[in-house]
Amino acid sequence: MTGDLFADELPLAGERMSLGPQSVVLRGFALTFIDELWPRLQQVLTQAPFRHMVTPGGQTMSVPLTNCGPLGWTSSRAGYRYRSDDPDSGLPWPAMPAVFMRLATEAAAAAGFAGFAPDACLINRYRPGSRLTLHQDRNERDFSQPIVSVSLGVSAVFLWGGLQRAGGTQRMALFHGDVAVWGGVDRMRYHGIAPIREGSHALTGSERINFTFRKAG
Ligand code: MD3
Ligand code: FE
Repeated sequence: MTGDLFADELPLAGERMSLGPQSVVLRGFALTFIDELWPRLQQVLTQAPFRHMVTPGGQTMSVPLTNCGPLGWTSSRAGYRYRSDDPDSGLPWPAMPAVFMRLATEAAAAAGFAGFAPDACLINRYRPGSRLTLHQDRNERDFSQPIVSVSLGVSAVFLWGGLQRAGGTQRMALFHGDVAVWGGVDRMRYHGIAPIREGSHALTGSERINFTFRKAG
């Protein structure tokens, strides 16, 4: 049984939901990858566990994160930056598993961004009450590259705004297996995740895991 908030409105795998001129949600695109992806994620987490980082303003982030691939997104009192080593261990971030890379490039191609070659995979873990306030992703070098995001586990309400913080947001539910791709004119849109509701998913329990693939360097 699923206690998932949106269990009564599960979308059809294969549906494409347009968020903007150059952004799309590919419903269920990750589902056929998950049997292979899940054990690879556990290996990544053994080498680089989730940890709560601190914002430049001194707040502890409610969503713990980790990374794999050549570059990892980090936050500290000194600012946000991509780095090649895990600040907790001093070691390079774990390699990006081949199945992660395949999923990201195939989803990008399906959304019209052929040749996407991410060098960073940020992994966020949400538990009930966790949220991500409205922000832009602007720590990457080349904003012409898209961003691919993969949702696993309990569903979330994605908040989707414009190019300025003011001006309101649209809401869209993101479900287990959904993949979203943002690029071009939509790349700098404000976005966030509303507080996660109590729920349960067969694979993740009460958690939502999100992978965000980027070409950072
Ligand atoms: C829209 N993560 O880590 S992914 C983030 O679900 C982040 O964990 C969220 O936003 C999550 O920075 C949302 C969806 C996403 C990612 C990048 C975007 C949406 C985006 C870039 C531009 C516009
Ligand atoms: Fe973001």
